[in-house]
Amino acid sequence: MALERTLSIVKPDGVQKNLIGEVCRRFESAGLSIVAARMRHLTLAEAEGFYAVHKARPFYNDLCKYMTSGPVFVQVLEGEGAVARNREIMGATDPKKADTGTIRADLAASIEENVVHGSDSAENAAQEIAYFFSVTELYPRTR
Ligand code: IDP
Ligand code: MG
Repeated sequence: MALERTLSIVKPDGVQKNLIGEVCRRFESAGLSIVAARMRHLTLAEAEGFYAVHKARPFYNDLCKYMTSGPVFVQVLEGEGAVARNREIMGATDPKKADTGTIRADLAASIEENVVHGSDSAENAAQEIAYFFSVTELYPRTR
């Protein structure tokens, strides 16, 4: 497995419920390193740009509105197979379908308000990281 980076977001519901620390703890316990992090309150244009790939989906407008409903905690995770590992730790999109022990099964309220975002491929991870961070803001330590 290769050393990878991926983008993670604690969504507005997760921040509101004081879950930033719990989410970060799960990543770090699983061997992923946080190499960049910041809080942001996204504008509607920023949320729409970030989720542009979902533009045609029926939930797009609601999703963008929800993502701007409060601050989010954006971070870059680094580790072996970080993209897939993060998705495993997050669990399925719908918390009702997510495996027990995953963030979404344990902590999420609904398919929309599901606490975390995670990049779904190495290509998208690179794009999503660049959407929020410049290379000089990343502090790798696993090398
Ligand atoms: P993912 O976050 O597990 O990668 P995606 O299919 O990429 O799931 O969807 C992006 C986000 O859009 C989800 O995390 C969730 O917040 C929201 N979403 C996805 N499917 C639905 C739906 O059927 N109804 C409402 N919101 C949805
Ligand atoms: Mg996705």
